[in-house]
Amino acid sequence: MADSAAKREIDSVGSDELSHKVKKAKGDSENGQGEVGKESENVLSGFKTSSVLSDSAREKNIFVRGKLADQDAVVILEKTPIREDALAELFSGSRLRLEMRNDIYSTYRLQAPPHLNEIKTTVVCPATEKHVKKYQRQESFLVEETGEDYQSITLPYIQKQSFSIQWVYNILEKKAEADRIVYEDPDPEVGFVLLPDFKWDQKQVDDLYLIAIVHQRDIRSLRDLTSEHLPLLQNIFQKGKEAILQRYKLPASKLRVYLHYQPSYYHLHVHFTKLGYEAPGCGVERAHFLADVIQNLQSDPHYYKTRTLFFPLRADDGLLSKFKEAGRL
Ligand code: M7G
Repeated sequence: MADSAAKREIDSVGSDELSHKVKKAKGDSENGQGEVGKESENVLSGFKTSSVLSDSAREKNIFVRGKLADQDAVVILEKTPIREDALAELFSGSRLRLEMRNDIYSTYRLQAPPHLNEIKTTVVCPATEKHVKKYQRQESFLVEETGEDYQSITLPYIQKQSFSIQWVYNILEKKAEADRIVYEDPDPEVGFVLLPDFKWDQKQVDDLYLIAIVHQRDIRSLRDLTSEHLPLLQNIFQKGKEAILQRYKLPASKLRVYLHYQPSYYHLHVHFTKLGYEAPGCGVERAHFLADVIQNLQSDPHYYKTRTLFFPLRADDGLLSKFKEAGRL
């Protein structure tokens, strides 16, 4: 138990590699493989908070901006769900403080053993201004993008502005998260790597979240897909579902399989989440069912080149300004 608790902490904090990275300048290290599984030094002990980007009492998380060894950083803290298999230990091994008692009702503060009271922690360091914006709570606006808008507004913008996808290449090249891979088809054309999304702590299937990252490196998003990519998409759909059934015992009827448009990272990937889990970004304004994408490309090979697509953009997203400048909003 202690081992797996430590593993979870190190997985989410990002391993010893992080402290190494923090001390070094940005871009110094491209390799994400650290000593996963061992207890990490507390790289957050010197974290200096500058502002809270957003928080949610309901989701029990907080997104904090600050400095880590003089570098900009974003830290995400999130309380994890209470697992059924931990209940016996939670009841027997905790301390209870009575808060109030009234008739048949009583409330307590329960102090659980530390390993049952972990906080999933994600660190982005060095964080760019774009990361800060991504995690800041903001009003958003729905944008209508024609095929021409994509060519004249969106594509030039993402070519200049998008997030680094080094983390994706680290996964594909087994330089990071290699021990987390659930399934891989190594074929360069139709192959992909399936692994847990870093939002998922893998402790319970209720909030299952995996991503399939394609081996092909020149497909940015939904907009680049044509009927030529059908074998790739069908392969991901079929083998991804099979791998999840085998590993997690979840049948296809329990899965929501989709792509984001716009994505944050412009290297084609597919999201696999458990049906019923309200994963961030699974709403109709951003998620496109993989099954629909396949059917649309079967009926029109250039469907995603020509269709008008809708998506939300945050108030201070540079792409939103470009749409405004072009008089498209
Ligand atoms: P997206 O649709 O490009 O953007 O999805 P979103 O983050 O706005 O949803 C990228 C997915 O990759 C998200 O679900 C992220 O949580 C996940 N992700 C991002 N990073 C940097 C990592 C990482 O380093 N490792 C893993 N396993 N997942 C990541």
